Amino acid sequence: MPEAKPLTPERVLEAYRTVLRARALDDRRFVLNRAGKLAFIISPRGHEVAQVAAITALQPGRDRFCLYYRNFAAALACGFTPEELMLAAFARAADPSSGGRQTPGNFGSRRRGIVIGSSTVGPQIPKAAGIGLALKWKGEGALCYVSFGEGATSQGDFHEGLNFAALHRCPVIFFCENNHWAISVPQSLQVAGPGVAERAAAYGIPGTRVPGDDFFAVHATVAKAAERARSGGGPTLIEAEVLRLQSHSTDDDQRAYRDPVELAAEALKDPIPRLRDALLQRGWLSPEIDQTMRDDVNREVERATEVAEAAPEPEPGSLGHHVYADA
Ligand SMILES: Cc1ncc(C[n+]2csc(CCOP(=O)(O)OP(=O)(O)O)c2C)c(N)n1
Repeated sequence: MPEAKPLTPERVLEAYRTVLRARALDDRRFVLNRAGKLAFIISPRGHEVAQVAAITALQPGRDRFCLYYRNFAAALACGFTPEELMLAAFARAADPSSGGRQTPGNFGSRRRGIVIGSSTVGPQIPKAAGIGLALKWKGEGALCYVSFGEGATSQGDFHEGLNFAALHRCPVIFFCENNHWAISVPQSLQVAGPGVAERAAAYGIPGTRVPGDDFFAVHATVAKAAERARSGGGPTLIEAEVLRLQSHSTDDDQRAYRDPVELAAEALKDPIPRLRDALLQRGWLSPEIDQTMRDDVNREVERATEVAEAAPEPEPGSLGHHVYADA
């Protein structure tokens, strides 16, 4: 079984670049949305560090991934390029997930083991349990990673998926990105009990809560869960506490239902400057390298936008592909 790759400074800097890439792409998507060029965006803002830290502890190309609509940074960490994600945002024919026929947050790539999601909340969870069972039978030492918000844990799918995976000791990592809001519904009206991690005990599996702005803590937690899964120990439930620094989507305005004082306080806790400071403190990053990375990433986003905007739209005749069988 190939060993997990050690977390070298080079790998952490590559992860940091992915985080910066996700943020720069998101910034550009908002401008394009305001300009009327992109219809609908779901932002990862506040979740990026947790998503990239988690995927960095796994093995894209070997493991399977059931992502959810907010996993823009996770998709980049799994190998999606900025251009591919922009092609999806512009709903172009060359979008690798769906040929421009799905919500841009539904990521799919057979080559990378990313199983396409749907816009329903939670159905990826039992699916991941089933994929986990298949991987166990195949005996490849691969695992299935599935992510979702805390709101999704109030759906039956969450409980069915956890019970099944726990019962059959499936190699699955259940990764909850808890931003404390399910659109306009706060956690207190959505999740009974103290939180999500505690629920693992009911299924007889480990459950851990981890600060989602701490790259190293999230990475270590996911790496431990991966080791357990690969060695036949079964699933783990991880709850990463993150911030939702944007509204649920561009069709929502959280200022209508969230306290402005709380929003201002959260904006100051943006996880990206925190990661940057941690890297500067370790001497792995300098302000100059940081600036060079940001310039590089901005150029990539510029290029990705130009290519995607100029790319052809899907043929009208492809509307029913993958929806109805060709007769
Ligand atoms: C079965 C189902 N019910 C309702 C919705 C509408 N909906 C879309 S996202 C969402 C909130 C999900 O919140 P959470 O799981 O916490 O994830 P977050 O968006 O906060 O990351 C809801 C209710 C849906 N897509 N599917």
